[in-house]
Amino acid sequence: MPQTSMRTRVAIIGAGPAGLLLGHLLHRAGIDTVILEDCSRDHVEARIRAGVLEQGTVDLLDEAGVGERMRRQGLVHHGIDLLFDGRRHRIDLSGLTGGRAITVYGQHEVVRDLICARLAACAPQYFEAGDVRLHGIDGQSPSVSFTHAGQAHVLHCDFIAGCDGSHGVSRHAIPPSALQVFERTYPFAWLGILAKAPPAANELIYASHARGFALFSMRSPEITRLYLQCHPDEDLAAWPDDRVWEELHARLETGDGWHLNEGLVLQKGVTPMRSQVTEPMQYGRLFLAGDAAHIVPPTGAKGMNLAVADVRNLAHALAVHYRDQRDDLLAGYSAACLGRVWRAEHFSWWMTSLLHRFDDYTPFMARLQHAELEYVCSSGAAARSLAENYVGLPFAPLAG
Ligand code: RFL
Ligand code: PHB
Repeated sequence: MPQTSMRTRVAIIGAGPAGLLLGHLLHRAGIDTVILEDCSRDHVEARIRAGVLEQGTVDLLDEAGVGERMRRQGLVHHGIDLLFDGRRHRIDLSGLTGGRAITVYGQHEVVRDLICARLAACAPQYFEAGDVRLHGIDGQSPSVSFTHAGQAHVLHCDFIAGCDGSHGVSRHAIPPSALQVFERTYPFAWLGILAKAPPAANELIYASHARGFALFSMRSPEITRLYLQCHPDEDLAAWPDDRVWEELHARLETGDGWHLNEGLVLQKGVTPMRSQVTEPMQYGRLFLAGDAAHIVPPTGAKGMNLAVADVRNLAHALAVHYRDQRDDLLAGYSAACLGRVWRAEHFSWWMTSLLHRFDDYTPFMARLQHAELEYVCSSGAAARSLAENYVGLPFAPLAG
């Protein structure tokens, strides 16, 4: 097949939050990019994933000029509830963090806003790009080959940003001997539903229950988002809607008169639970960002927020490279990200350990877990630690 050849400064693989935000920040810095995405635009705009934006993420999207709809439609929450022993305990996020808050706004809405901004800027993005391959990442002239609409292309570039998530190709372009991978797989998963039902509470509820963890969340005043701890290899066919609702009622309701609102189930899926970090987040001219470099279990609501934090560092390092011909920030990119990554890894592991049912726990471990829940809900110091991690630690100042 004949190939067309094109050139850009930064080739971005993946149009998730990491890739799209990087493209947007670089566009604002006057640096041209091409985004290659293997799925269709409809698919990435409809993919239901994260829902909780940290204060820093909200501020960054705002400053970057893509926060208008988020400000209008996002739901600002000042607290969350932890539910155990049949009682709800409110963690006053804002009161414990000097007024910081979270915003509930779907990841797919962020993705839509960023795609719109990219279209308005007439910046190139190829959806349904096939057979994406990285070449020459350890030399001075990397490139990416791909197919699109039956045509083969080669994209020459200065740098490649691997923003292609946990199942992407970028990370696998790095020789395994150059990487260290740290990981943990949990013995459970989440069964998530999206329901056309008004949320019955104003804030999220994280429930620790003898039948397993459950989470009450939302997307809008009309849409409720709910999760149940389940087996990692759960067969969705065994979970008709009635069974899902029955289990949600059992785990989330306490007999105090509060009831979940039921509604049409719009979407149902199983999410595995994994922690993983790849170090370093760079090899030659390839830089990894977001889920391509690290995964957290969703209990801490950190995945998308970490992707945003990575991209903030990467966009700045690339801007300094082109503006001042300085490479020290690019060389320090991985180290600049990994401190925050490991903090979020710890918090996500801790929240997961605090709230889930572990079938292999001895009675001793179960008592320890219960003692920790009691502590978080009775000690101001412990609650503050949860709150500052949940709303997100402030970003480190950008160097140079
Ligand atoms: P993404 O979003 O996976 O985007 C990667 C993109 O790359 C594309 N791709 C390729 N493109 C070209 N060539 C290839 N070979 C490619 N291979 C893959 C993919 O199609 C995709 O479009 O990664 P990114 O941008 O790093 O963003 C990370 C977030 O998506 C992820 O961390 C969050 O969704 C995690 N997460 C949560 N994060 C939060 O911050 N707050 C939350 O409340 C939260 N809740 C969640 C979550 C993730 C969940 N699931 C489904 C995993 C709840 C759930 C249930
Ligand atoms: C969500 O609304 O999808 C959500 C909220 C909080 C989490 C994870 C997911 O910890």
